Amino acid sequence: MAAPTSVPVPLITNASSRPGSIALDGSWAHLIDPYRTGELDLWGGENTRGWHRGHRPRRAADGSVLPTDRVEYDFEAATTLEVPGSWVGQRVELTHYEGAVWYDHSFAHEPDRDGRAFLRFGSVNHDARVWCNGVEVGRHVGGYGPFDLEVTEALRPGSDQRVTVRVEAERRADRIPGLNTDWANDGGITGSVHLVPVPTTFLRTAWVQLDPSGARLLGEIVVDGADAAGATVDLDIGGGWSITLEAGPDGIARLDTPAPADLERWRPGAAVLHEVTWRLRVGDRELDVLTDRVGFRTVRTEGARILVNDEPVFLRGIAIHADAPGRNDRACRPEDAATLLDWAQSLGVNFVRLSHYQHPEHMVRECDRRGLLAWCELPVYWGIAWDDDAVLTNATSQLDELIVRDRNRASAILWSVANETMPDEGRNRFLRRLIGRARELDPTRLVAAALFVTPQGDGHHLDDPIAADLDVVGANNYFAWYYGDVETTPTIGWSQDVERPLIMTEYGAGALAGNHGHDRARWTEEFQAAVYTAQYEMQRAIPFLAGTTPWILKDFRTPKRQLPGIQDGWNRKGLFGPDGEEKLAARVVRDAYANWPDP
Ligand code: GCB
Repeated sequence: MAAPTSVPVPLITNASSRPGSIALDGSWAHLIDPYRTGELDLWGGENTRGWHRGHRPRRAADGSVLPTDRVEYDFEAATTLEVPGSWVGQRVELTHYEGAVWYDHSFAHEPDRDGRAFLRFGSVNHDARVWCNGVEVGRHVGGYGPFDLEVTEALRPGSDQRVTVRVEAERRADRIPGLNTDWANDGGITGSVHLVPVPTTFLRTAWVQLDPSGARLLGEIVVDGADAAGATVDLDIGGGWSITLEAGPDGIARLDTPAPADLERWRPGAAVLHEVTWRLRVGDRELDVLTDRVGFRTVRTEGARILVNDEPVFLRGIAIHADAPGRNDRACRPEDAATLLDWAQSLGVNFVRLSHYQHPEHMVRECDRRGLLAWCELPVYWGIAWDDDAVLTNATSQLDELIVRDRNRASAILWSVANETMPDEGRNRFLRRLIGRARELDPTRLVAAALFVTPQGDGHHLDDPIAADLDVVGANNYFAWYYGDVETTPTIGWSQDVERPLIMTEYGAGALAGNHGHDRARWTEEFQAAVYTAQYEMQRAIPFLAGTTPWILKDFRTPKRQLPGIQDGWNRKGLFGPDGEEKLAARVVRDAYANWPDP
């Protein structure tokens, strides 16, 4: 097995739980800026007196603005937006807004002059430029992944600190995702923000996992700072097992050692999380301590089966969008994740497809705690500028962020590099680069993609050439909804060019919760239930089927869907309505899962 590669992504493992880490969530001042006045001068160059300076109009004692004052913005007088949260649901005027918004937040913090500090953003959709006390500290492009920016030099002595972020959420052909998606483009600071103080030399990134055979323990530690080269790291995974590693001249220590024989495994439905500790030492001095709760399990394929801890498992799943239950927002709060997973588990699932992008870190951690297996996905979706190298670079860094953030999660068993992309040379090259990168960063998990199904008469043959590059193939089929009918769906036979485990990653039908009628009337709960019954008859006969995830857990917001009285801006394929109203099809899924034989 190839040794795991070093991680160029400067991502701090378990950032929000580091000792001394401060949540900056709450109310942030905001100003909308559709013309980019805060950033650009009249000719489109950089505005040197931009809004990051945080000026405000100077006033006389009577409150009137002085005649020589020319400032035309004021964060202190501005209204606020909640962080984390998308702006779309917080101000009616911002419902479909995709331009720039400035966020500004002041907080008290006395920096430790002997340490360093970073800002961790859980996610910002889509392009974030960040200043700390008026000093630009970095930029990040990509609406779902986490990023860290160092603010050591920008923090002020004394306790008054200020963070300013220019967020811009344009949909563009040269972004990931591209112009067209079937979900809401939730602009804003959508993930939690933390200030993370760390020692000058610290444990930046660390992971530990079993290799697919279970025989070896693999991992890597990135030490960052002046004392990194040659530093010592004591790794303790609990149960009396520990090892001491030494960082090389690059500050990286690699782990590849026989796994302890009695390591208690994390299993689907029976989560066992170990308290893992990494201690960083230089000589006798302990510089830093990192802890995380980590589960150990193996995952691999054998023919068309998926094996977890060497046992074949059928993935009884459900696809989930990060769409907040009962709120016009992205599901950005821990309680959103808990509600969505409660609904999912009421169906009897052991698996969730976290579509179509990186879900918040707490979602994957919640899967870990509940013993749910997870498919983790990149927003490489529909039309992408396959031949644009800058787009590939961005997709790769989004993949890096996803893998580096979640590599310690036992629940995450599959990295999915794309959803419904059309095979051609450019696309195949692009996806192969991502697939290769995923394998390079993580030799312990499976790589997948959800593929587009074009109807082919009474049989369906999977012939996408990318399948040969994947460990597991996903197929999105809409028999009986976008094509075909309920009567013939059960008779459709499936075949494939190369033997791979297949997960039916999408299927379903739209139904407005509470809309009842006969079972061939579109948009009724009865019709949706009939489509599911027909789908399961078809799916049960596929010999290489290893899992199934209906589309989708709950109705989700999408400006694409505008059938008045039925859709009104919602994709209605949920098994539950926006507030958790259970539809008839949920029962069909529950019954199917209760009786689905294990492979
Ligand atoms: C798909 C897409 C998904 C859509 C779904 C639909 O194939 O992967 O993002 O929301 O179909 O409802 O049409």
